[in-house]
Parts: sequence; C-alpha cells; structure tokens
Amino acid sequence: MKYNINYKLYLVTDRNILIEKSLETAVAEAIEGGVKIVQLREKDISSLEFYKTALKLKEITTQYNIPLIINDRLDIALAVDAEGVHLGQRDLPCSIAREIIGENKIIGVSAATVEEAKKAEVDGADYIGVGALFPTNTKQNTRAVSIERLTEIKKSVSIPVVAIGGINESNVYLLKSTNIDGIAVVSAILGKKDIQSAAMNLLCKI
Ligand code: TZP
Ligand code: MG
Repeated sequence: MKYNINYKLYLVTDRNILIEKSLETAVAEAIEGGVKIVQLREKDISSLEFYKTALKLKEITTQYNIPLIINDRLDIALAVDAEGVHLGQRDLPCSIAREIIGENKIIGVSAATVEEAKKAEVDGADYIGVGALFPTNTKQNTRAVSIERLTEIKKSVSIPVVAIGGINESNVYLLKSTNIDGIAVVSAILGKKDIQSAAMNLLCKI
C-alpha cells in the first residue's frame, strides 16, 4: 500500500559530509529529530555497497515507520523493498519506472521547470523535487530555480512539491509564500555535529 506521505522535512543522504558517525546512526538521529522521509542518495559507490547501505537504512526506516526512497536506482529500490525511487531528468523515464515498480510505490521526479513538473505528473510521479533554490556545495551542476519559479511549479501541479538546494534554518522562511509541501536537505542536517537538534530546529522553522 502507498503511504500517506508527509514531505515536510525530507532528508537526502550524502555519506561524505558526515562528521564522525556512520550513515545509519546519522539517519536514525535525524529521524529522532523529526525527519519524515529519507532518500538514500549516494554517488561514487558500487552497486554492492549501495545495496548493502540501502538494506541497512531500510531496517532503520522500517523501525521508525518512515518511508525510504532510493535515488536513481530502481533495481536497488526493488531489491530492498524500499517505499520508492527518486528519478532525475536523465534517469529512467518516470512512465517506464511506474510500469516496473507498480502503483503501490512512490516515484519522485526532479524538475526545474513547469513543463518538466507537469510531464512528471502526467507520467505518474507522486511528488516533484524542485531545485536548486539556493547555492549548494553538496551537488555539482545544479540548475538554479528562483522562488518565483518554484511558486509557479507548485501552482501548476496537484501532486506534492518539495524544494531542495542550499536550504537551511536561516533561509527556509524565504519559501513560506510558495505553499510547497516540504523541504529536502542534506548538509543542513547531515553536515551538523548534533544531527537531532539540527532536524528539530529546521522542523520548528518550517
Ligand atoms: N539536488 C539539487 S540540490 C541538491 C540535490 C540533491 C543537494 C542539496 O544539498 P544541500 O546540502 O541541502 O544543499
Ligand atoms: Mg538521478
């Protein structure tokens, strides 16, 4: 069954920015702090390592009853019975992923324009990830999306919209008028020493 998903505070992983702790510990702490959904997004990793990491995170997210989304890799999402997959514009097309993964799993699609967002909705996406809203060191070659564009995208689709890119507790208020369903962050949570407090503080500001 597809969950009724809460996208309010969406954690995206990057094991390279962790300070002295394992990804599993970091994710558990973030969930304790109020993260509602977790995406495993790891680059430069073998399929085997990605799979093993996904399995470990699935154990944790299941324990907390939080959905786990796998970035890029539909095969790994299926292999660990994750709740869904997140696809970029250069990944497997959403319509094809939907055929493979079925109706009961979540598909998220990255979009930076109204056109991409509308297409993702037609193709069966459950939510849209929009970014990068602010400068970020976490991802190279991002496409900049203005707050005005984010507002337009939100108005143009009826599925949930989550903003990503450089969002932190000092700038999240700038997104208030956009009416989006949640924010996705990497460094504003995983880059902090006290991960639980970082998640709690962000959640308070949303
Ligand atoms: N997609 C657009 S920006 C980004 C991704 C995965 C990285 C966001 O990381 P941070 O640390 O929250 O800026
Ligand atoms: Mg991708």
